[in-house]
Amino acid sequence: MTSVASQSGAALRLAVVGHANTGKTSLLQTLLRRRDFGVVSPRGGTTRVVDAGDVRDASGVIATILDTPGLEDSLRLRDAIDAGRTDRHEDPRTLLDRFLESPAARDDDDLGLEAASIRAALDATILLYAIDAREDPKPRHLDELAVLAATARPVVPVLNFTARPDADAGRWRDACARQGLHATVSFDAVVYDDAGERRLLEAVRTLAPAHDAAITRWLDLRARERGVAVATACEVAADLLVDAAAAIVVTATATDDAGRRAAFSAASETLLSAVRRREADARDDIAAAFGFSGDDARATTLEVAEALGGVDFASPESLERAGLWAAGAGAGLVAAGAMIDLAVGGMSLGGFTALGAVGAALGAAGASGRKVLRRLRGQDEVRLGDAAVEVLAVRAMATIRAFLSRGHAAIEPVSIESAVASALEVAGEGGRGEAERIDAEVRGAIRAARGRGGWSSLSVPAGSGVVGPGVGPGRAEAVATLAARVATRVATRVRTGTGAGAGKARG
Ligand SMILES: Nc1nc2c(ncn2[C@@H]2O[C@H](COP(=O)(O)OP(=O)(O)O)[C@@H](O)[C@H]2O)c(=O)[nH]1
Ligand SMILES: [Mg+2]
Repeated sequence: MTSVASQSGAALRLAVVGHANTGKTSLLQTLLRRRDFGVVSPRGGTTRVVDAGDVRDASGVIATILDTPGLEDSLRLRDAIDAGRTDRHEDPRTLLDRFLESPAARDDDDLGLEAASIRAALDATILLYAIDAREDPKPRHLDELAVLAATARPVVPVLNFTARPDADAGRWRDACARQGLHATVSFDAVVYDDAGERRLLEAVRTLAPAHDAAITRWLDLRARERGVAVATACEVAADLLVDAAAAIVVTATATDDAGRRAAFSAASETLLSAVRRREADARDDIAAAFGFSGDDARATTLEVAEALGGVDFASPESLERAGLWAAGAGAGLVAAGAMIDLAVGGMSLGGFTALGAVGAALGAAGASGRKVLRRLRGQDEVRLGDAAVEVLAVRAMATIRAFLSRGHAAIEPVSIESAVASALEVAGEGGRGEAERIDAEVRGAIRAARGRGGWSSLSVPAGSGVVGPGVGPGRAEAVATLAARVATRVATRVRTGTGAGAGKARG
């Protein structure tokens, strides 16, 4: 008699099994961090062959995960397996092997897909049994579990869709325990939960102790990747904020008031559209840091933008409506254009005759002298107001949190609803939002970039408003400091569980 246990020493192989449409392929996408794995569809039955993906680190394959078509017709399957019995002492595994040899098991129009799933299960070390936690436990689940038990492989029930309001994890834990399955884990494939994934792998470790080292490697790999992704994303955010805070656009020279106003709005528009483009690029880079791109990145960042009430950093009405900067908003803003600080303004000129000589003197006097010089030339400096920079900061952090809790199987906007909703909740509480979301540390680090036009790729002309070489070690340091503070802020929110993916989306 051949041994039914999987050979020790062989590589760790997980097979994801269960009924169609329970999110098996989605689970693989998220565990593998591969959006391009397999075909996911709400219609079901889209996975027709067994497909496999590897989890690998620098030293090679850690584990292989098998996707299966699903045990569609589990009632008939169980009957077909039982029908092969010739002796009452035959064990379930013997009956299963006999079924796999039968004509029904070789016919895709009959029980061929179910047989393919069973063969994949037999080829695995351990089975992940995917459950749609929104469903009631039904007789067909018992039939599926009976068939799986016959494979003599350890089974970890995985409760999927747990972030949905109608999911009932408790009922399923109970139902699984009644089948002798006690290692049930909740892991929503779409709303990614770092801790949920760790619990899943720890359950595998418990049931497959021979693969202890592989599980440790797997956990280490994901922790490392996550650390790098967060650090990279925070640096991207900090770089954006330094660019935005430091940007100075100098208006064209004007000789009269009408000309000055026109030059001012042209310069404002130049700055605002440059910041918008810059923010969009930063979002793409943050998405890329978490392994998302293209449509996934767009879907998520769109959600962030929309959920933040469509707040436009270029619109004072929008800022006020969001209730973010009601108190003390005036401080950083001027009445006309609200988000634009007019660094130097409102001085009419006697003439330009002496400008050359005066300019030489003032230029040497440093940045403030330079401003006076520009004023004499009929030029203004336009920069972003504090409120606008803080909107950018809020959005950058919300974007990072959104990607932190987005599974690679996510396709629907609903997946990060709770992350953004919780950000908004804080903002909604009578103007306390600003203080809670942009703490003094972050604000201070942003201020350090103020007036340093040379630090910003958005400044026109390049290098405006700063003495000496534009980009130097000072900027790199400022970005690093700000990135560290953003990271602390992001981590705090994730740890307190207010973000999505902490398994709290229910209720
Ligand atoms: N909200 C939510 N949707 C999910 C989850 N897992 C899968 N889905 C969706 O459920 C549908 C079926 O998923 P799929 O992975 O194809 O299931 P399979 O037939 O078992 O492989 C797809 O529309 C998925 O996007 C989940 O954990 N949460
Ligand atoms: Mg599938």
